[in-house]
Amino acid sequence: MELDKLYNAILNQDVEGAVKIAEACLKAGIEPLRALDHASEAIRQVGDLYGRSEIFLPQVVLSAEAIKKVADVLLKKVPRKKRGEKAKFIIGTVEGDIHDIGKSIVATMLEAQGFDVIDLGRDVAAEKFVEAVKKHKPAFVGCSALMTTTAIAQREVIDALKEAGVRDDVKVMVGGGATTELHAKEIGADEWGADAMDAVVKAKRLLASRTCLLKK
Ligand code: B12
Repeated sequence: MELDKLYNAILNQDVEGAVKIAEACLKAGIEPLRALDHASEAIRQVGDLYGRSEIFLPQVVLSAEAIKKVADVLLKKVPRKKRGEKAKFIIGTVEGDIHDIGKSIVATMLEAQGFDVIDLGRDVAAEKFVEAVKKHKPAFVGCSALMTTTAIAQREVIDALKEAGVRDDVKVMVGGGATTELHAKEIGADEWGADAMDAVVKAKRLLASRTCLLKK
């Protein structure tokens, strides 16, 4: 019942209501990730309505604000591992793309699992990814893209890493609404993540495969 209310509050751009319902979900003992799944479904539905011109951008903006605040409330309650992977994971949304809700959820989930996450934010140019790799020497680079027009920028990040001679030092993971597993293969990424849990599982698998260079 609370989950339906959460879904509807986000769909109906009720920012304050959504936050209160998220808090009520936690009080009712609902797992934060389960609640976040429903919230994500709601924002996807918002995207579909926008895609069909049934709602307009200002409404999407408000629903996005609602899910961001809901995610803040819920993600704080995701259980954190005390001893984690300790692998560095650089993540960002690619250049030209300001969508960062999913990327931030992935970053928080990785952190909760003990990864040392460096979040470069959104609209991040390929050179910034390269600079960060040289500076932090991570095990992973993660690129998020939500638009068909920006998914191509994930390839640009991989090309820039190659050009800088650091491509083989990292595992590149890509994700975001505009991407697919096939796209990931085509651009030469090491893995694609469907959602935050999938990202964590696949990052751990890559670490375990020992083909991943662990940099401290
Ligand atoms: C919210 C939203 C916005 C918000 C963004 C707020 C913010 N701070 O992020 C606002 C209102 C600002 C916005 C703006 C725009 N938007 Co918009 N937006 C959306 C919407 C509705 C939801 C996106 C979202 O947050 N999803 C929820 C999260 C949880 O899902 P997710 O991002 O996919 O992330 C999950 C997985 O993909 C994965 N993942 C994500 N990143 C990564 C990274 C890695 C490494 C891994 C492993 C996994 C992974 O894990 C995440 C968690 O489970 C989508 C619709 C949709 N279906 O996606 C449209 C959508 C993406 N937007 C769209 C458009 C067109 C725009 C604008 C151009 C509109 C305009 N005319 O100005 C601008 C973009 C400006 C720009 N340069 O970027 C289109 C894109 C069309 C396309 N295919 O190219 C969409 C699809 C809407 C539509 N149906 O037309 N938008």
